Amino acid sequence: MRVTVKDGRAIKVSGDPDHPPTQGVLCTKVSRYAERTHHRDRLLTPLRRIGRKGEGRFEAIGWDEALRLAADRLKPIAARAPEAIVPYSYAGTMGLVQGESIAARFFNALGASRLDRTICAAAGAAGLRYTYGASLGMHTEYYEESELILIWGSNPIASNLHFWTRAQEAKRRGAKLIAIDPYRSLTAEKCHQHVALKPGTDGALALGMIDVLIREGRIDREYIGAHTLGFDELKARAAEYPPARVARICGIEEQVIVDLARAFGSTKKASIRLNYGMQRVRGGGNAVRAIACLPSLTGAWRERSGGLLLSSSGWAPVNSSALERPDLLPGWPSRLPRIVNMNAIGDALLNPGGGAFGPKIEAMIVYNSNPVAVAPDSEKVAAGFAREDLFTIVLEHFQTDTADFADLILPATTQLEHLDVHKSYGHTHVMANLPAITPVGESRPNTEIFRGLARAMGLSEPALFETDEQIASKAFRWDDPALAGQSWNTLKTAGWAQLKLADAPFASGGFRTPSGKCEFYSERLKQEGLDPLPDYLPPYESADGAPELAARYPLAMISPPARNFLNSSFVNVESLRSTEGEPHLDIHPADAYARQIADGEMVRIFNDRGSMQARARVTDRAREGVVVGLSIWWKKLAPDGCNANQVTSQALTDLGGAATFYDCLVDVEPVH
Ligand SMILES: Nc1nc2c(c(=O)[nH]1)N[C@H]1C(S)=C(S)[C@@H](COP(=O)(O)OP(=O)(O)OC[C@H]3O[C@@H](n4cnc5c(=O)[nH]c(N)nc54)[C@H](O)[C@@H]3O)O[C@H]1N2
Ligand SMILES: Nc1nc2c(c(=O)[nH]1)N[C@H]1C(S)=C(S)[C@@H](COP(=O)(O)OP(=O)(O)OC[C@H]3O[C@@H](n4cnc5c(=O)[nH]c(N)nc54)[C@H](O)[C@@H]3O)O[C@H]1N2
Ligand SMILES: [Mo]
Repeated sequence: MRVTVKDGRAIKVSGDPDHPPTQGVLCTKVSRYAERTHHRDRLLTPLRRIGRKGEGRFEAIGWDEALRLAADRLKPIAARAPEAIVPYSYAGTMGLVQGESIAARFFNALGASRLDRTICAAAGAAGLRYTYGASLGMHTEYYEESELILIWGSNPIASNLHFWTRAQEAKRRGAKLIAIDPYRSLTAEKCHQHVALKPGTDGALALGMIDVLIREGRIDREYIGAHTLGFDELKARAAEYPPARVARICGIEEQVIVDLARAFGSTKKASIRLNYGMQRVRGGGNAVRAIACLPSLTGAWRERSGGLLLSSSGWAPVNSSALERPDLLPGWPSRLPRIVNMNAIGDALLNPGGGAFGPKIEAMIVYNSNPVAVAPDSEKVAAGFAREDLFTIVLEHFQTDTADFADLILPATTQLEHLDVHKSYGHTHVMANLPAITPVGESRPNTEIFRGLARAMGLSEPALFETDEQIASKAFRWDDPALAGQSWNTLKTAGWAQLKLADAPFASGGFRTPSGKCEFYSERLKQEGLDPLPDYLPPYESADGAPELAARYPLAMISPPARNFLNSSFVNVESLRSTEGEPHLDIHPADAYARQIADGEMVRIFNDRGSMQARARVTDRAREGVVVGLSIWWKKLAPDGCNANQVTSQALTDLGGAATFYDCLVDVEPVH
């Protein structure tokens, strides 16, 4: 990203035309980053709560007082029951320095609870880990040479523009694009074909395709023999999913499954852009495993334009132990503090403590995240943060829904103001992020805030006081072959570096599993007492998974990203929010008719967990039985102070303990 600065202010951000994966283009929301940075609502000083929790009334205080206040509250807890202190962070910035470096070291040194950071990608990451050995996949650039692209559980026009550019190029060169998505997204409508399956049934679809591919012999026996493990077992499992059965499960035509398999088996230049949309359901991990088997069965990996990409983050040799210093944990490595799953933060905050849970949570330190808006089962999350006996610190740019519940808000810098280092999960470059302007107001980088907290608490471990430059210089294992010839200094000068990787990563095997093969059958899963083969698990909340619930709440709700927001970031940027308009619910005409809902009418979406309002758009973009509420709104900027997470559940996925945002039954009624 290039930043134009005038009189100390960022006036424009633009893409770097020399950067191969992005080619000078920024996505809709990030192109507004200057507007966001200098927004009139930026937090400029530390703030202390003077109102009730959640009310949002604060007064400005100085940094010294803020840090002293924090230390006074945290020190006795740290001395008595350090696990009662819980960090909460995720994707605000995904930088390695302003993410888990000093912050992680601070919590490790205290012996605070650890956080299982599972809100986004954990099911898919586990699926890939058991199958390929890590989050590895194709280079995004080579999709443009593919002859067939399955865009599976992904809406790249909104969420992955740089891939979409390549897919468009492939289309111009004659490739066929097929979207697999319950919703006719902006992307699905621009593909040659759209397979609108029921949410959470992707595992069945993949097993059905595997069954057809094997029965019709459209597989690469040589590749399978040399580079995969467990073919016979997979064949037997897939035989349980003949197209007729899969058609019933997925709610699609039998012939569609057969044709999809035939198309995928007809060329080695067949690729899959899988994304996280399809793994936010009970069986998400298994579904990723089943889909990940496809290119290994057909030998598509032999071509650089064949294979699959869900995440490329595993290619970057991040030195996480140097960044996070787990060795600072008291009891390392044998006795570690408890780990709290971030998706169940509502229940955790309301837990009275004791038993297997351990100590009651007494302090939360939130940075890079807005849990009151983004975490599932939001009424419980808000009720937890509203506890008068909870001490909450929020490091933020803005007074978000979560910051409203803070005792202390600490103003943080944005990416234009601080130093950082990034890897990517959508391409195979690493990047340096240099400050373009000085911090706005009295804001400080996360690292500087945690250094200050450590000092105020009287901690003396030197690792807590390293500078951002020192941290950046150890963010990667520079001796890894992928970074040959690179150092922090070369990265800083050039801005970015391409990882040195093979063009076709698994053309001759080389998976990072224990066997070195693509593991259709996983011995590790078996040892963990889990199914060693991929299978289809019906969503928790579906007619198959919970018939009684489905009778009461017959509509499946999904809440994927809106184009103009980044999770809950940018929702307060007027130019972007006004483009989104207001919270909408897309509902199929048949479902709307049955409920006497007219297009443009306000509706209430509800289940046993809560309810929210949105304006109905009666449209066949949503398949029958599915309602779609593009997300994630700030609650306080929505008409009724609620967003989609009012109805989502804290249940976890089959693998990885991830969130099940799209495994969610509701009903809808007009608001009169
Ligand atoms: N504009 C924008 N870009 C973003 C984000 C954002 O919030 N806004 N978020 C970023 C982040 S953190 C992430 S993790 C990624 C998110 O990336 P994804 O989670 O992949 O989100 P989308 O690209 O919207 O794709 C999700 C698609 O999956 C569909 N879907 C929902 N359920 C199912 C299902 O059961 N099966 C199938 N096959 N499809 C399903 C949805 O209808 C939607 O069209 O995007 C990143 N990019
Ligand atoms: N219903 C529903 N819920 C979802 C999803 C969905 O599709 N549907 N998607 C899920 C996914 S994929 C994800 S990744 C999560 C994301 O959830 P979060 O990780 O909470 O992401 P954001 O909502 O963008 O909130 C990040 C906050 O960090 C702040 N921030 C940004 N940079 C910095 C910084 O440098 N320092 C500090 N201190 N703060 C900073 C921003 O101002 C913002 O308020 O949401 C999940 N929630
Ligand atoms: Mo995410």
